[in-house]
Amino acid sequence: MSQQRIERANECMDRYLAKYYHKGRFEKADFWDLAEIFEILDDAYEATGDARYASLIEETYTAFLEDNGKTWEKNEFNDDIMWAVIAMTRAYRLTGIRKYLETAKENFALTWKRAYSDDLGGGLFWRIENRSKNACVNCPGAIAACLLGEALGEEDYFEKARSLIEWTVSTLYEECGKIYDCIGMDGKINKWSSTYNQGTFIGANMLLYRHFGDKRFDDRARAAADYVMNDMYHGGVMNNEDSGNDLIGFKGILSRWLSRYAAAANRPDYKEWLRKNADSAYANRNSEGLMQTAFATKTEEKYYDVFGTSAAVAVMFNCI
Ligand code: 7K2
Repeated sequence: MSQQRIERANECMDRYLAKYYHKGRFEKADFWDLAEIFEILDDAYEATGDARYASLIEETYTAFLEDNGKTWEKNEFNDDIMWAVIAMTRAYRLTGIRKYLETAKENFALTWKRAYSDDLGGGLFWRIENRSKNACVNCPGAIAACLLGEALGEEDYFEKARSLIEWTVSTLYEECGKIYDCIGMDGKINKWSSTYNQGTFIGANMLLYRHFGDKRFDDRARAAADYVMNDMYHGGVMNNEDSGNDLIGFKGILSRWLSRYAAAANRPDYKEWLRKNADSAYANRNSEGLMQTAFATKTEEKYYDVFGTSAAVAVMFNCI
């Protein structure tokens, strides 16, 4: 069964690459799309160990630096940089190639320096104007810090990660496991919850639990996982987040952290739910083998954005 899932995931990746990939670059992908597509290459390499994915990671890394430079301070979105830091730290951990880690470390440091403040009790600002603090930078920032902490063996990263998550819990979290989107400098909270924030909150708490062994982290990861599976989707197929340029890629991020948490916490039901989603997306693929982001809806014969069709590919690899 799992061999069959690997084959199917590889097939979906092949079709995806055939459509969008040209020598290290993905058609029309901007910085954060690319960071997340990079993570899907990490997912694929992690799940299969196939050396082909290590080559794709290397090519994509090289093109990414050619296009964006070695340091990314020109990007005004602090979250974007954290996503790319995660992608490259993971690539280092999978391949042992040191330059990925050096790049991640340097960009984490410059982002932390410009984004962290005590305003609103702590946490990272979303963008350089310092107007709001969002889950989408604080949870990925915590994941980036934990992964760097593990890779470098430096405790300070874990302290940073813990402070981001404690701040997130006191500001953007409901006991039931719901993560809010953001808080403005005026104190107004946007209570919308989305799969990517649920996912990175799960991932960050899982990694903090692994390091500190404090059960509260595990309890929160579980609450957030239960909330997204049971309250947001009632155990059914995720068939939304299909508008705009950002939401369309969110479910891939959820699948990554939920699947890892399913393994860490011995909760096969989370993985079963991801499989149900993967199977529905696959059944709805179009003649090019592409799967759009609303997994219970037929994929049409038309041009889809590179980020929108990435989410299902991620789910394929993250449910093996
Ligand atoms: O408002 C933030 C966030 O709180 C919210 O969840 C999402 C919803 O939108 C932005 S984050 C998305 C940005 C990520 N960096 C690249 C930008 O182009 C993108 O808008 O969509």
